[in-house]
Amino acid sequence: MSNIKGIIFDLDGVLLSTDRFHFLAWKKLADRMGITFTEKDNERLRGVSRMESLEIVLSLSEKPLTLSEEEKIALATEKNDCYREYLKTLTPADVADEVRETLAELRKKGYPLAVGSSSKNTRFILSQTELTDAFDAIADGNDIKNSKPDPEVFLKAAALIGTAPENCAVIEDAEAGLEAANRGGMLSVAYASAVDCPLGKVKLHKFSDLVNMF
Ligand code: B16
Ligand code: MG
Repeated sequence: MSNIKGIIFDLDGVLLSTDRFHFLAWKKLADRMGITFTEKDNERLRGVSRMESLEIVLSLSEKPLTLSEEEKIALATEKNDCYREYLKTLTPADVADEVRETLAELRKKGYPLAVGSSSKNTRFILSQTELTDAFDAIADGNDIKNSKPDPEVFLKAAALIGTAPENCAVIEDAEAGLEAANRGGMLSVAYASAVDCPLGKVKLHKFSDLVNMF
């Protein structure tokens, strides 16, 4: 793995987790619409874009729903407004010391580091947790047309750190993200909830193991 020269990190579920906030915000919307939405259902939304997540939530409705594009955008905005209220409660303490120390070590070793996330709230989350300066580049949901499993966000991140895709490793906690990394020609590293996903080329059991992995 000595060909790895740059490292791209997924945000949610890798650098920190806002799963609970996503769940509470989607559940509030689902409750209002009479849709049953469980934590198990929430797991299907991991790494999936906001509008695709909305489609999954709506598909759980027992009564048929016919919604216009405008109505769907309004529902996604309602969920996001609620989610952002939760995000405002994030502080630097929501990022594990192990994560901060590992990022600093990797930088010291000379690896350019990037974030590659589907979330349009990436910059807000990084700012709330004072993690922005740990990275050389950020590519997120605002910068792309196609969400994971399309490799666009990772290709953008690789370009921003000036590293060829085949020389990049991608650390991911979602199947869609691992597929995106593979399709982009990068080394997919499966972590946390995706650690046993067969799409991962390498498993990462402990975040700090990254220091000696490449
Ligand atoms: P937003 P990641 C993803 O972040 C989350 O895993 C996923 O649950 C969420 O729907 C998606 O971001 C979009 O987020 O609504 O904030 O734009 O894992 O790619 O960092
Ligand atoms: Mg993720």
